[in-house]
Amino acid sequence: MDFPNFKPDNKSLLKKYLSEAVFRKLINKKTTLGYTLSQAINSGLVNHDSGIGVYAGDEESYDIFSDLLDPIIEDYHGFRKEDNHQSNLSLADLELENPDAGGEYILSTRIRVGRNLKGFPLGSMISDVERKEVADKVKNALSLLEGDLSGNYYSLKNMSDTVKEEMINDHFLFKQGDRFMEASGLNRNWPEGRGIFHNHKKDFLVWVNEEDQMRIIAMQTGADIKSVFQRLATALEQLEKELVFSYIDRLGYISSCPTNLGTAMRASVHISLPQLSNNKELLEEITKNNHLQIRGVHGEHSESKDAIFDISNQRRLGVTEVEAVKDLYRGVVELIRVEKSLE
Ligand code: ADP
Ligand code: CIR
Repeated sequence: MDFPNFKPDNKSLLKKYLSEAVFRKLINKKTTLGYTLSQAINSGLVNHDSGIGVYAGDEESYDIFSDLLDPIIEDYHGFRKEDNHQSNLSLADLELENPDAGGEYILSTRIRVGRNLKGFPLGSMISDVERKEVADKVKNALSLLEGDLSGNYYSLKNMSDTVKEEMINDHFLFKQGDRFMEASGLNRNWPEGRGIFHNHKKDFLVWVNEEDQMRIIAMQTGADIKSVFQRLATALEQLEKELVFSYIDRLGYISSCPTNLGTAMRASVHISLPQLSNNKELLEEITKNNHLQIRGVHGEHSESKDAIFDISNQRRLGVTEVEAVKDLYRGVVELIRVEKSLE
């Protein structure tokens, strides 16, 4: 493979950090399980509009390809090579109020974490047999959840198109055919081994074998961030009794995409900001200063609609879970203050 020719308008972190020297140093390296640089960067080469452009194939990818991945990680999370990750899911440390007690701006709140199982390759390199093994282990652990968290698993293969569409439109289920994941190998043998678990109220959900082996999600209407966080923390405590997650001291929870390392947590609100939607520069300035990311109302790579934005913490590594949620809280309070001042 030759050094890739990136288009001039390519804004990916892959292009930014894949120098010819790094390329030459890494092109013949492989992880013990056999993941190569060309697999790691294929998504970014195929998709010129990638923001990041790389996926890991296993835990060891973050070590073997560190000359490329460490600068990407530092750029995205502000986490340096010498830093160490710390976890804190203690509700007692999350002192915050409802940022929109009057229910004027925030439609819903969602917090998800990504998890992968220790001892298995990540999704871009896992075999069909191993993927099924992961699904079976996860299904078993989910079947043991207690109280309000208990629910059922629905395999994607057995789901009708109508139900699938409804679940996607309602923001519960992952989208189909993501081209970024496709190019990384994450969609191989779709829909085998993929599915969704949810409780009766659909305020606790788990995606199985999408970009990560598990996306564990708590969500509800309104802005009661603490309740959402508490439900997620309780679920994680119960699941950790049954499952061993892939975690390394320096980088925290291991994920397919380097943007999801550490806490692997994305805490988001759907928020209505009609004034700020007419002043995108100010909206972007406030979100940037508060370490927040803006997505569209149907998630990543979607457009916002009717002045409703998906606002979430950008940093997931080098901050604790409590701090990641506080990033969201502080930013949202500021957004609402400014939105009100413009009314
Ligand atoms: P992820 O959250 O796993 O990074 P996406 O950005 O694709 O992935 O979002 C997944 C789904 O979750 C999308 O349908 C998105 O609209 C929905 N979602 C995200 N945040 C919220 C929220 N606060 N309220 C309701 N739905 C949400
Ligand atoms: C990109 O590079 O734009 C895609 N691979 C998505 C990157 C971030 N997505 C994510 O963490 N889910």
